[in-house]
Amino acid sequence: MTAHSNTCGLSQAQLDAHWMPFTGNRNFKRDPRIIVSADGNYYTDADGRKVFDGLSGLWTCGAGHNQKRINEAVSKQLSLLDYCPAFQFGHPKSFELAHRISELMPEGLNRVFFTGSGSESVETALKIARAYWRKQGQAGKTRLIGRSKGYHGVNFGGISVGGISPNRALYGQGIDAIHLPHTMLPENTFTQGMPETGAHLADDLEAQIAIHDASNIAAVIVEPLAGSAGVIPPPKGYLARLREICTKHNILLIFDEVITAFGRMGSNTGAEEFGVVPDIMTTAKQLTNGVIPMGAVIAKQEIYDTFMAEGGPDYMLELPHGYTYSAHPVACAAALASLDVLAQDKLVERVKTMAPQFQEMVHSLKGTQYVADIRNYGLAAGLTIESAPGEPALRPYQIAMKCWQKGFYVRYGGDTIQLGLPFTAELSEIDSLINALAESINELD
Ligand code: PXG
Ligand code: PLP
Repeated sequence: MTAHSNTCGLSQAQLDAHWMPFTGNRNFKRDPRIIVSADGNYYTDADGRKVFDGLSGLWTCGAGHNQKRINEAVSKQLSLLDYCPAFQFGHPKSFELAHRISELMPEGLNRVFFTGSGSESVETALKIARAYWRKQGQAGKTRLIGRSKGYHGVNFGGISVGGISPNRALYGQGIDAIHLPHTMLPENTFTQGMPETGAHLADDLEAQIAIHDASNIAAVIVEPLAGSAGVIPPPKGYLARLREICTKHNILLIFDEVITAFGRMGSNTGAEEFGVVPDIMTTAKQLTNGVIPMGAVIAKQEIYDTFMAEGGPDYMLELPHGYTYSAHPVACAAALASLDVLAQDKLVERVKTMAPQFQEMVHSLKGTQYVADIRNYGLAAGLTIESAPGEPALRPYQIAMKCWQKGFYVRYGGDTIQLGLPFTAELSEIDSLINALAESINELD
């Protein structure tokens, strides 16, 4: 059995045994890209090469890798309380963390339900929305509305409201869901930050309500800034219009902030940055700086109060829902330390200060061959790459692999390249990343 030179001596059998997520397994296992360590804004691969982390892990590690304050908190928690039954018992840190999270939320969002990931946060939010209307005596309000190009994780609810077709096509029937149009208008290509036009696209919600009737609709779920589809900032006024229509028709508005919460937009949340408050918010990723899996769903107090008021005798469950790993003590310790690091190092403010410079640098790629659009907000950016004949996903893959060879990790998906810089990135590092990206694109046939 031959081992690849750069795989730490892993055998083909070992490589084959792991069915990797969202990965071209055959391609990867022919020429593996194995990462062995990370520190600050850099990975080290199995060949000992340093690679700049241009997506902060998977939008997770904004505070950089190997953060001592987080490591120490995790280590301390492991020897104090490694696990605590999540159902009917509690440990101090989950309450501390819930309160801490609520302080970072817009006014009114202050009841926190813990999960193990973004996908679990989404399922939780959708279930809370349906159950809320049932508790309100409006059992007909079950229909869910998502948006084209939306990404809401990979579980059945999430792929049903999601709008990325390859993520659904293989899996048959999902949950009944309607989709609003996405907001990527041709006239908005190469817009820096939020596009001026597109708020009118929210009016499609009125059209859907006219067809289905608000008495059948539980919730609308959108990412305030669509991440996975290639970083699509909301058009000015769009989210406010969605909020207005939801309020008018008594429909819950859910913001999926798995990527946008805890700093990426230059504010604590996308809701704060874009000035629109949802009824429920889903989060994960940056909550623990990616160190331990964890998600959180934050609901308006009125929603929580409805469950309490309609909960029956108080030894009964108000919400029959939860995960073995909900509020895991080690995850809570990681999250508390991670939120401390964001605050102590003023990293959210840093994102806000760096964003205009990053915007200028990333838009300097306009005019490079095949670059059909560039979008950005905070420390996130997406490039649309003109399709190779019949192969829309080929060039982004080729670009990302060339970047990896040059020592830069960027994300590719569909016809896009995505950048999600560490909040700790230096201007010189961003400059090198943009240069490597330009070179990689120029090297394409
Ligand atoms: N909602 C949103 C808005 C997300 O971005 C999820 C839910 C699901 O989270 P989990 O933790 O179950 O993966 C996500 C995750 C990318 C990329 O490259 C994005 C995600 C995950 C992996 C890669 O854009 N988003
Ligand atoms: N499947 C089985 C057989 C289980 O016993 C459980 C949890 O007890 C689950 C799935 C759900 O696992 P989790 O709570 O980690 O989501």
